Amino acid sequence: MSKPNQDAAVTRCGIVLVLGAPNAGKSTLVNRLVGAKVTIVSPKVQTTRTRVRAIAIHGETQVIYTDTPGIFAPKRRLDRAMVDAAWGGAADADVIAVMVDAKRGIDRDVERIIAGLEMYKNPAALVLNKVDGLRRELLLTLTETLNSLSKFDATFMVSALNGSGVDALEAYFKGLMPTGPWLFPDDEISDLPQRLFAAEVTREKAYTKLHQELPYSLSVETESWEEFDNGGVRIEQNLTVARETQKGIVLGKGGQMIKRIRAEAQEELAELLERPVHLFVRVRVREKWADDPGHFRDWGLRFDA
Ligand SMILES: Nc1nc2c(ncn2[C@@H]2O[C@H](COP(=O)(O)OP(=O)(O)OP(=O)(O)O)[C@@H](O)[C@H]2O)c(=O)[nH]1
Ligand SMILES: [Mg+2]
Repeated sequence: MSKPNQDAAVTRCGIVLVLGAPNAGKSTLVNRLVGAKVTIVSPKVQTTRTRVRAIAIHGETQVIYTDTPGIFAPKRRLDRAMVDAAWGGAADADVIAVMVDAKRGIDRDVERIIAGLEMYKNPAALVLNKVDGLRRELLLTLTETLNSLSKFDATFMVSALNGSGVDALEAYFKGLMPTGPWLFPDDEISDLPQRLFAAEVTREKAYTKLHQELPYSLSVETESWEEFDNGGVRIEQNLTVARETQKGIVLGKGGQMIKRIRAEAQEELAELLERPVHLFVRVRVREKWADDPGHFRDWGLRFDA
């Protein structure tokens, strides 16, 4: 591993905190900005459960993008911890990027974020996402309304999905990074431990395949990680749900559903880790998993948020 560039006279480094309502496209944007898959994405809301730092390097500048869980009105303990984690990064950020799904427009979640932003003095940029396929007049009206609700330092219109507008956004972030030493080694792209990332990939596949509320009732943990001389890795995971009925849905008829989830996760992990992967996923029921302090600790979340 190469050492971080410590020549603080020439290097720059800073933090971009990406905030937004659930499903705004934050993780899609962060993956695009670092040019790799570091954080999971799904069509469902509340996919990201903890802060994930993703690292990009442009010349002498290291930009740390912090992906966060969507901000919404929390009901359960896990919801509260997720929203707490999102705002928790705000004080240290060199710039806060507020992402708004332009297709969805302004709703209670967006209003809540704008109200929360009042507490911080950091520069803030408005990032209107999902502008693909939207009429320009509509975008201009939305920009005007949002800028009347909060004082943004800049506004960008992007499609995190197809990349349009992302270069300008990247240049803007880069320009705001203060001089100073890099915080991460130059070959690191994320602060998420591999075991946790591997569990996240399985959770993403489950989220994408399962319908309705079920995704919010499940969690995935990597139980063991065994590396072999030939470069392969054997990964054992637990997929935990809260009820027997949910277990039935995750297993599917004749075990078909969990088979597909496992196969997709294994294939993607092999590709991302660039090595043969043997993945084993056991489905189990733990009624109170969402009240287990151990889970929160593993994810870097506060239990009593
Ligand atoms: N059409 C369109 N869809 C997008 C765009 N960006 C993201 N999406 C889709 O929006 C959905 C949510 O994307 P995510 O990146 O998971 O959103 P998120 O803000 O991280 O969501 P949470 O983690 O749940 O808060 C996915 O289905 C993405 O493919 C975009 O620019 N255009
Ligand atoms: Mg996300």
